[in-house]
Amino acid sequence: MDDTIKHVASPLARQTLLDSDLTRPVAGGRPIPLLPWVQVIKIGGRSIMDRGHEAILPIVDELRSLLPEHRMLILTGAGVRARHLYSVGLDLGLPVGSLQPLAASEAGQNGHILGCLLAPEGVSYIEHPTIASQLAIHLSASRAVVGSAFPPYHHHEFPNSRIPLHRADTGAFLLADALGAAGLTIVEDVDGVYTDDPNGPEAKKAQLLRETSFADLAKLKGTLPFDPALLEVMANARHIERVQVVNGLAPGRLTAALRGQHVGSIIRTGARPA
Ligand code: GWN
Ligand code: ATP
Repeated sequence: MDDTIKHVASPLARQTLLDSDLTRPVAGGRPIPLLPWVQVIKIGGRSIMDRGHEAILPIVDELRSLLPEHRMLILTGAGVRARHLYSVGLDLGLPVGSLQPLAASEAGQNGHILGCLLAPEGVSYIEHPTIASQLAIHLSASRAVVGSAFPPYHHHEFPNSRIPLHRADTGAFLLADALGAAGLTIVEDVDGVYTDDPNGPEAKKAQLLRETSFADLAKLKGTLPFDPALLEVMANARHIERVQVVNGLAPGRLTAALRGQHVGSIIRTGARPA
């Protein structure tokens, strides 16, 4: 009897996916950029949104004035409400997979606030599932949209730590890299990344790093103005070659960064030029 089973020719069908020598010829290529024209901007939750109108309204003015020049995916961090949630949740013994969505929802709330303020310009908050599957159509209808910077990991958050490891900065980078975006700008309340926390006990010796790399930052002993997990993700980036960190409390810095000027800090990632 003839063998009637259909064989589907597929280069990975007969291999383990664990042997990188075997998968490299098939999986080693650079992924295509999906939205190479979109600028991703992460607005700090604690550093900008929690400060209220004094910090938010000037940034909203800047974002508004950037609309004719750039198409933007504006993502917001979680801020102090998430920190309060962590402390209440940890006190009650909640696992990290329960804390992760609680904190994520605060990033979303900050996004809803920005969305309201930019509504007259046709900018809306769009939900995670919409970012996942309908971002292009929304950015065809509007010059910009707002979303939550947190990755929606929920119970899939890694249990390495009781505080979720993958927060807003990591989420914003993952999205920008997955989209093959034109750039990622992280908006903080300090001039960039310093050798030490410029608001911490070692503030006097803190020096601004105008240009640095994920590898150099990994060697720094102190804290950073973003999730440490971001450095790991930067190491394996496929598209985003540099991230710019700017001070959102200084008017014009975000605009200058999007115009390609060297303000704040530029962090080189592990992505190779195309
Ligand atoms: O709720 O502000 O999206 O865009 O990670 O999940 O915890 O959810 O669990 O589409 O799917 O709170 O409800 O909330 O912030 O994440 O959203 O208003 O299922 O538009 O319902 O992936 O916004 O929210 O918190 O982003 O970061 O309904 Mo919110 Mo967030 Mo809205 Mo979203 Mo999570 Mo949905 Mo979701 Mo949940
Ligand atoms: P989120 O969006 O997660 O709510 P955020 O990004 O708005 O948070 P923080 O996580 O507080 O804000 O990060 C900004 C702060 O990081 C700065 O105000 C600064 O004091 C602090 N910081 C710590 N280490 C450094 C460093 N090496 N260089 C610059 N700032 C640092």
